Amino acid sequence: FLLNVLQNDTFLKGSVDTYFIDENPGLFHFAASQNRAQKLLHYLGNVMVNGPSTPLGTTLKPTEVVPSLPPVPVAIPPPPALRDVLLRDGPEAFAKKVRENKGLMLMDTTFRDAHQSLLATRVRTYDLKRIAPFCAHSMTPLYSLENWGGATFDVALRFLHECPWDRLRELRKLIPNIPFQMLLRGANAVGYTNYPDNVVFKFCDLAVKNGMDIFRIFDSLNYLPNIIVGMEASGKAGGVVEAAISYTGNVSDPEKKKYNLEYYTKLAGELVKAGTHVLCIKDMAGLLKPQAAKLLVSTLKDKYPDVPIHVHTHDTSGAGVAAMLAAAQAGADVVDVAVDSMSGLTSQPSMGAVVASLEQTELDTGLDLDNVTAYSAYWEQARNLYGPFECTATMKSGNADIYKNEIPGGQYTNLQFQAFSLGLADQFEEIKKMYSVANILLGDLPKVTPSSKVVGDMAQFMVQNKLTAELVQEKASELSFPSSVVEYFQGYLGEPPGGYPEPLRTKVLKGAQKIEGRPGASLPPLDFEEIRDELQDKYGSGVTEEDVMSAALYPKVTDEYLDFKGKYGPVDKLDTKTFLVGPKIASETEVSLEKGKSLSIVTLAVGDLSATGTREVFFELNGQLRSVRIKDTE
Ligand code: 3PY
Ligand code: ZN
Repeated sequence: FLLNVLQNDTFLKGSVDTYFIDENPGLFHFAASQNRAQKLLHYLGNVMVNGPSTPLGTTLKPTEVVPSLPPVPVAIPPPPALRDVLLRDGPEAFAKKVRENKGLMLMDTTFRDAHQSLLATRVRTYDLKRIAPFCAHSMTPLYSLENWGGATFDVALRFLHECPWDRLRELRKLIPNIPFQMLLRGANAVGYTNYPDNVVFKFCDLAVKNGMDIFRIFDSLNYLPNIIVGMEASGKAGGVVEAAISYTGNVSDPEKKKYNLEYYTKLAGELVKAGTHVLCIKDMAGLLKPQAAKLLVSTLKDKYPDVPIHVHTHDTSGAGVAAMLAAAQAGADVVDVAVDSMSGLTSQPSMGAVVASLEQTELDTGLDLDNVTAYSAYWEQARNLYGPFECTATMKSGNADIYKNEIPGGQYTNLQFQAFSLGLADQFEEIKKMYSVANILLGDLPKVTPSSKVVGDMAQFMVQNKLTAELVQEKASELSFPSSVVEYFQGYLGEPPGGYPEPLRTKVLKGAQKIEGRPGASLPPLDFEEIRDELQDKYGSGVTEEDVMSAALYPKVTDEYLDFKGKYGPVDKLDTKTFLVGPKIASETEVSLEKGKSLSIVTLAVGDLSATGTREVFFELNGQLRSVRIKDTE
């Protein structure tokens, strides 16, 4: 404590009053916390007395099973894989190697987009780490494993109370050989709004330092200046730059004029000119029909024969496997799949289906179907731990209506879930229809985070207020639109393809300020030193550069995470069922804190409510009786 005081800037600068200690709780965050176990007991006690610390989406419970692991030859190091080429020869040579590869390569999305789409992004580091050694040994032909970015950053801190940077570093240790891939929302990094450029650059730099390899970079309006910021930032950091075209519409429909082959070819040309190592077609809503995949991939391949093409889709309609096979046959170098038990619906198409379809053909993926099956069996069980977040609570099948409404995978699940939990299942049908009306009103946009939110908010607003497109046009100057819609029209996302619809924009803005050009260009650089000092004042000298970056992106969420960690300790080390719903009376929970240090916690009893509104919860910790007193807030 004294040491902390003596290192505190404010204290050293001189005048401190009697509130000094109250205002500097960080003094009490000791660097080497001796009481991690006691904090975990507090966490468990709190869940037992007051219920889950992370809101559960449905009434489904996590199952009791401990997912069984396929065998791994732990005594030998994992075999070499594509990351070795990247580390040895750099991103250009890596891209060349991918381009020269004869078969089809796969990216596995199980660790990111699959659970973002099916399980509200709730899969924890704990379950990823358990299967990671198997991936390192048995999934080596993969182009990459997508395990970071998109919504995972925010959700890890906000709902899982774990550090996304730790996840990246720990997985890197376990999987040194397969390239890791992340989704970077261009100038929005892993957030929902444009950040100052120095944040995006520093974020990418830290991502590479913590183990990231490949950056898929998109902008929700396909706004080139925003994509370029992400490309420059990830390139400078030493990453593989995989710039993405966000796909919407239907290139195989001659009636659809706005997002046609010419539009995509031109955009791809700009990305190639800007130096992308790999070109991605990002079909976030699963609109790329097999015929369109063939047309688009072969056209881009003809134009840019040296650049590897990587195709991403969602299986919302059920046509995902067919589309990926068509893309592969047309010359795509890499396509995205999720392991069978985490595939389908709004997730990616099935890995096993693609692997089996291409076995013994020229496009063989090199993956062994038996390994895919073993991997899938793990996830089949692990998925059941996340029952409370299952999209299948409401979603029973694929749905080809996405070709009409163009709702991206993750958002489709969210909107359905929201409507069903409000008991408004019929309203979901209405919102889906209104989504396409709202899209046209707003100017016919690519729809992906965050432009998809603008369209979704507008659709909900119209349904709630019983507005038609005509009524919106007519009454826009009197209506009070959702803030995301106003900000879009102000220019906070960047510029939409083909410009803003007028006179709607002017009517919605009602004189509000407009931003011209790239929003990040007018944002002052963020002062990282200042953030670090503030965090250190609150949380002590253990604050890392990564914590500072988390706070730069998500200030409030990061504060809450650090407070939570200070109070409840390393909850990421608890198994998922215990983390979500707490232990059962008389059960034993094993917690491995680090190599050689583990805890055995037997939960004994929850006491009666005291006169002061608390309950005592009794445990046996490594054989010794312990108790914690918890305020009953229920
Ligand atoms: C994200 O931005 O998180 C996405 O998955 C977009 O498709
Ligand atoms: Zn996706």
